[in-house]
Amino acid sequence: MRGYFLSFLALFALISGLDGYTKYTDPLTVMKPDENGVYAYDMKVAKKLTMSYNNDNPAKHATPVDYDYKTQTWSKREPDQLKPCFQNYSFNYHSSADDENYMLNVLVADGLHKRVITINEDMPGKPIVVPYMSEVWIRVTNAILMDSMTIHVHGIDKHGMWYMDGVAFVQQCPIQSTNRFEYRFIADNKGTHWYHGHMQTDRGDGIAGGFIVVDNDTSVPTLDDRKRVIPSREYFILLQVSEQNFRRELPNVEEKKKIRLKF
Ligand SMILES: [Cu+2]
Repeated sequence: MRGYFLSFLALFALISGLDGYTKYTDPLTVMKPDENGVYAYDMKVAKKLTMSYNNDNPAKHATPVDYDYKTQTWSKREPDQLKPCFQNYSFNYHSSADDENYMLNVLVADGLHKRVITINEDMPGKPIVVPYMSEVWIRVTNAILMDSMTIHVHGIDKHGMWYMDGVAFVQQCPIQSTNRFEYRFIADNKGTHWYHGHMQTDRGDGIAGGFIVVDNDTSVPTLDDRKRVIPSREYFILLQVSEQNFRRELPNVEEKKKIRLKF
Protein backbone atom coordinates (compact mmCIF):
# COMPACT_ATOMS: atom_id res chain seq x y z
CA MET A 1 0.00 0.00 0.00
CA ARG A 2 1.35 3.40 -1.05
CA GLY A 3 3.31 5.23 1.57
CA TYR A 4 2.33 2.78 4.18
CA PHE A 5 5.16 1.77 6.44
CA LEU A 6 4.08 0.09 9.58
CA SER A 7 6.04 -2.31 11.66
CA PHE A 8 5.12 -4.46 14.53
CA LEU A 9 7.75 -4.42 17.20
CA ALA A 10 7.71 -6.33 20.38
CA LEU A 11 10.76 -5.45 22.37
CA PHE A 12 10.65 -8.53 24.50
CA ALA A 13 11.65 -10.49 21.44
CA LEU A 14 14.77 -8.45 21.04
CA ILE A 15 16.75 -9.68 23.97
CA SER A 16 20.40 -8.83 23.40
CA GLY A 17 22.23 -11.25 21.23
CA LEU A 18 19.12 -12.68 19.62
CA ASP A 19 19.45 -10.68 16.46
CA GLY A 20 18.35 -13.64 14.41
CA TYR A 21 15.04 -13.70 16.21
CA THR A 22 12.63 -12.00 13.85
CA LYS A 23 9.27 -13.50 14.72
CA TYR A 24 7.77 -10.29 16.04
CA THR A 25 9.45 -7.88 13.67
CA ASP A 26 7.93 -8.91 10.36
CA PRO A 27 6.63 -5.89 8.46
CA LEU A 28 2.88 -5.62 8.41
CA THR A 29 1.17 -6.57 5.20
CA VAL A 30 -2.38 -5.90 4.14
CA MET A 31 -4.32 -9.15 3.83
CA LYS A 32 -5.43 -10.47 0.48
CA PRO A 33 -9.16 -10.97 -0.03
CA ASP A 34 -10.62 -14.33 -1.02
CA GLU A 35 -12.39 -14.88 -4.34
CA ASN A 36 -15.50 -13.16 -3.00
CA GLY A 37 -13.61 -10.08 -1.89
CA VAL A 38 -13.90 -11.09 1.78
CA TYR A 39 -10.97 -10.83 4.19
CA ALA A 40 -11.04 -14.20 5.90
CA TYR A 41 -8.76 -14.97 8.83
CA ASP A 42 -8.54 -18.24 10.71
CA MET A 43 -7.80 -18.06 14.38
CA LYS A 44 -6.95 -21.11 16.43
CA VAL A 45 -6.91 -20.28 20.11
CA ALA A 46 -4.97 -22.64 22.36
CA LYS A 47 -2.82 -22.74 25.46
CA LYS A 48 0.94 -22.87 25.32
CA LEU A 49 3.80 -22.55 27.78
CA THR A 50 6.14 -19.61 27.42
CA MET A 51 9.90 -20.24 27.39
CA SER A 52 9.49 -23.70 25.99
CA TYR A 53 9.64 -25.36 22.61
CA ASN A 54 7.67 -28.19 21.12
CA ASN A 55 9.80 -31.22 21.69
CA ASP A 56 9.38 -34.42 19.81
CA ASN A 57 9.25 -36.52 22.95
CA PRO A 58 6.67 -39.32 23.02
CA ALA A 59 4.31 -37.43 25.30
CA LYS A 60 4.52 -34.30 23.11
CA HIS A 61 5.30 -32.25 26.17
CA ALA A 62 6.86 -28.86 25.63
CA THR A 63 10.45 -28.67 26.82
CA PRO A 64 11.24 -25.66 29.02
CA VAL A 65 14.18 -23.45 28.19
CA ASP A 66 15.79 -20.87 30.42
CA TYR A 67 17.61 -17.73 29.52
CA ASP A 68 20.16 -15.99 31.67
CA TYR A 69 20.39 -12.46 30.38
CA LYS A 70 23.57 -11.68 32.30
CA THR A 71 25.58 -14.36 30.58
CA GLN A 72 23.28 -14.44 27.55
CA THR A 73 23.14 -18.19 27.66
CA TRP A 74 20.24 -20.48 26.98
CA SER A 75 19.75 -23.87 28.49
CA LYS A 76 17.14 -26.54 28.01
CA ARG A 77 15.88 -28.92 30.63
CA GLU A 78 16.28 -32.63 30.20
CA PRO A 79 13.01 -33.85 28.66
CA ASP A 80 13.73 -37.51 29.34
CA GLN A 81 11.52 -38.40 32.28
CA LEU A 82 13.88 -41.16 33.38
CA LYS A 83 16.70 -38.71 34.05
CA PRO A 84 16.97 -36.24 36.94
CA CYS A 85 14.44 -33.45 36.50
CA PHE A 86 16.66 -30.44 36.43
CA GLN A 87 19.55 -31.63 34.35
CA ASN A 88 20.31 -28.67 32.10
CA TYR A 89 22.06 -28.39 28.76
CA SER A 90 23.34 -25.14 27.42
CA PHE A 91 22.69 -24.45 23.81
CA ASN A 92 23.49 -21.71 21.41
CA TYR A 93 21.52 -21.03 18.32
CA HIS A 94 24.53 -19.50 16.61
CA SER A 95 26.32 -22.80 16.56
CA SER A 96 23.67 -25.33 15.69
CA ALA A 97 20.85 -25.44 13.18
CA ASP A 98 18.81 -27.58 15.57
CA ASP A 99 19.18 -25.04 18.31
CA GLU A 100 18.12 -22.28 15.98
CA ASN A 101 14.93 -24.16 15.19
CA TYR A 102 14.22 -24.53 18.87
CA MET A 103 14.73 -20.82 19.39
CA LEU A 104 12.36 -19.82 16.60
CA ASN A 105 9.72 -21.95 18.23
CA VAL A 106 10.13 -20.47 21.71
CA LEU A 107 7.38 -18.17 22.88
CA VAL A 108 9.45 -15.62 24.76
CA ALA A 109 7.04 -13.30 26.63
CA ASP A 110 8.74 -11.90 29.73
CA GLY A 111 11.18 -14.73 30.09
CA LEU A 112 9.31 -16.76 32.68
CA HIS A 113 7.45 -20.02 32.35
CA LYS A 114 3.75 -19.30 32.22
CA ARG A 115 0.75 -20.96 30.66
CA VAL A 116 -0.66 -18.44 28.20
CA ILE A 117 -3.34 -18.45 25.56
CA THR A 118 -2.01 -18.17 22.04
CA ILE A 119 -3.55 -17.33 18.69
CA ASN A 120 -2.17 -19.54 15.92
CA GLU A 121 0.69 -20.40 18.29
CA ASP A 122 1.63 -16.76 18.82
CA MET A 123 1.22 -14.36 21.69
CA PRO A 124 0.24 -11.68 20.99
CA GLY A 125 -1.57 -12.87 17.88
CA LYS A 126 -0.45 -11.61 14.51
CA PRO A 127 -1.90 -8.24 13.57
CA ILE A 128 -4.78 -8.40 11.13
CA VAL A 129 -4.46 -5.67 8.50
CA VAL A 130 -7.40 -4.95 6.21
CA PRO A 131 -8.46 -2.07 3.94
CA TYR A 132 -11.02 0.46 5.06
CA MET A 133 -14.63 -0.69 4.54
CA SER A 134 -13.65 -4.25 3.76
CA GLU A 135 -15.74 -7.21 4.80
CA VAL A 136 -13.95 -9.16 7.49
CA TRP A 137 -14.57 -12.78 8.37
CA ILE A 138 -12.73 -14.05 11.44
CA ARG A 139 -13.18 -17.79 11.91
CA VAL A 140 -12.35 -18.77 15.46
CA THR A 141 -11.66 -22.26 16.72
CA ASN A 142 -11.54 -22.58 20.48
CA ALA A 143 -8.83 -25.16 21.09
CA ILE A 144 -8.46 -24.25 24.77
CA LEU A 145 -9.39 -27.34 26.68
CA MET A 146 -12.13 -26.77 29.27
CA ASP A 147 -12.53 -23.03 28.82
CA SER A 148 -14.91 -20.88 26.80
CA MET A 149 -13.85 -17.67 25.10
CA THR A 150 -14.92 -14.94 22.71
CA ILE A 151 -13.12 -12.46 20.47
CA HIS A 152 -14.00 -8.77 20.58
CA VAL A 153 -12.60 -6.60 17.80
CA HIS A 154 -12.08 -3.35 19.62
CA GLY A 155 -12.72 -0.05 17.89
CA ILE A 156 -15.03 -1.32 15.15
CA ASP A 157 -18.65 -0.44 15.80
CA LYS A 158 -20.29 -3.35 13.92
CA HIS A 159 -23.17 -1.11 12.92
CA GLY A 160 -26.38 -3.15 12.82
CA MET A 161 -24.47 -6.28 13.72
CA TRP A 162 -24.15 -6.06 17.49
CA TYR A 163 -24.18 -9.85 17.73
CA MET A 164 -20.73 -9.84 16.05
CA ASP A 165 -19.13 -7.73 18.78
CA GLY A 166 -17.99 -10.60 20.95
CA VAL A 167 -18.96 -9.59 24.47
CA ALA A 168 -19.63 -12.90 26.20
CA PHE A 169 -23.10 -13.38 27.73
CA VAL A 170 -24.22 -9.97 26.45
CA GLN A 171 -23.91 -10.24 22.70
CA GLN A 172 -23.28 -13.92 22.27
CA CYS A 173 -22.99 -17.18 24.13
CA PRO A 174 -19.30 -17.91 24.70
CA ILE A 175 -17.55 -20.17 22.22
CA GLN A 176 -17.25 -23.40 24.15
CA SER A 177 -14.14 -25.50 24.25
CA THR A 178 -13.52 -27.29 20.91
CA ASN A 179 -16.28 -25.25 19.22
CA ARG A 180 -16.11 -22.71 16.43
CA PHE A 181 -17.61 -19.29 15.84
CA GLU A 182 -17.30 -16.93 12.89
CA TYR A 183 -17.32 -13.15 13.18
CA ARG A 184 -18.36 -11.10 10.15
CA PHE A 185 -18.42 -7.35 10.02
CA ILE A 186 -17.35 -4.30 8.01
CA ALA A 187 -14.06 -2.61 8.91
CA ASP A 188 -15.69 0.82 8.98
CA ASN A 189 -13.30 2.65 11.27
CA LYS A 190 -9.83 3.58 10.04
CA GLY A 191 -6.82 3.30 12.25
CA THR A 192 -4.99 1.06 14.64
CA HIS A 193 -7.24 -1.05 16.82
CA TRP A 194 -6.88 -4.39 18.48
CA TYR A 195 -8.75 -7.59 19.07
CA HIS A 196 -8.91 -9.30 22.41
CA GLY A 197 -10.60 -12.02 24.37
CA HIS A 198 -13.72 -10.90 26.22
CA MET A 199 -14.01 -13.43 29.01
CA GLN A 200 -12.28 -13.78 32.34
CA THR A 201 -8.61 -12.82 32.20
CA ASP A 202 -8.20 -13.83 28.56
CA ARG A 203 -6.79 -10.49 27.49
CA GLY A 204 -4.00 -10.65 30.04
CA ASP A 205 -3.39 -14.32 29.35
CA GLY A 206 -2.61 -13.67 25.73
CA ILE A 207 -5.74 -13.36 23.59
CA ALA A 208 -4.84 -10.06 21.98
CA GLY A 209 -3.45 -8.73 18.73
CA GLY A 210 -3.51 -5.73 16.42
CA PHE A 211 -6.42 -5.01 14.14
CA ILE A 212 -5.47 -2.34 11.64
CA VAL A 213 -7.75 -0.69 9.12
CA VAL A 214 -5.72 1.08 6.46
CA ASP A 215 -6.66 3.83 4.10
CA ASN A 216 -4.63 5.72 1.52
CA ASP A 217 -4.54 8.69 3.87
CA THR A 218 -1.89 7.62 6.40
CA SER A 219 -1.55 10.98 8.14
CA VAL A 220 -2.09 11.23 11.88
CA PRO A 221 -2.94 14.23 14.06
CA THR A 222 -0.21 15.79 16.19
CA LEU A 223 -0.76 16.80 19.79
CA ASP A 224 0.83 20.23 19.68
CA ASP A 225 -0.45 22.11 16.68
CA ARG A 226 -3.25 19.92 15.43
CA LYS A 227 -1.59 19.56 12.11
CA ARG A 228 -1.50 16.19 10.48
CA VAL A 229 1.79 14.48 9.72
CA ILE A 230 2.67 11.33 7.90
CA PRO A 231 4.84 9.12 10.08
CA SER A 232 7.50 7.19 8.24
CA ARG A 233 7.03 4.25 10.58
CA GLU A 234 4.69 3.21 13.32
CA TYR A 235 5.71 0.95 16.15
CA PHE A 236 3.75 -0.95 18.73
CA ILE A 237 5.78 -1.57 21.78
CA LEU A 238 5.01 -4.16 24.34
CA LEU A 239 7.34 -3.34 27.19
CA GLN A 240 8.04 -6.45 29.10
CA VAL A 241 11.78 -6.64 29.62
CA SER A 242 13.94 -5.02 32.22
CA GLU A 243 16.73 -4.55 29.72
CA GLN A 244 18.60 -1.37 30.62
CA ASN A 245 18.52 0.55 27.40
CA PHE A 246 15.86 -0.27 24.92
CA ARG A 247 16.68 2.66 22.66
CA ARG A 248 19.41 0.77 20.90
CA GLU A 249 16.84 -1.89 20.02
CA LEU A 250 14.80 0.35 17.76
CA PRO A 251 15.83 -0.84 14.33
CA ASN A 252 16.40 1.28 11.24
CA VAL A 253 14.93 4.56 12.34
CA GLU A 254 16.03 7.07 9.73
CA GLU A 255 17.47 10.34 10.90
CA LYS A 256 15.11 13.29 11.28
CA LYS A 257 12.06 11.36 10.22
CA LYS A 258 9.01 11.34 12.42
CA ILE A 259 7.97 8.05 13.88
CA ARG A 260 5.02 7.27 16.03
CA LEU A 261 5.30 5.22 19.18
CA LYS A 262 2.29 3.63 20.80
CA PHE A 263 2.33 2.65 24.43
CU1 LIG B 1 -12.09 -3.98 23.76
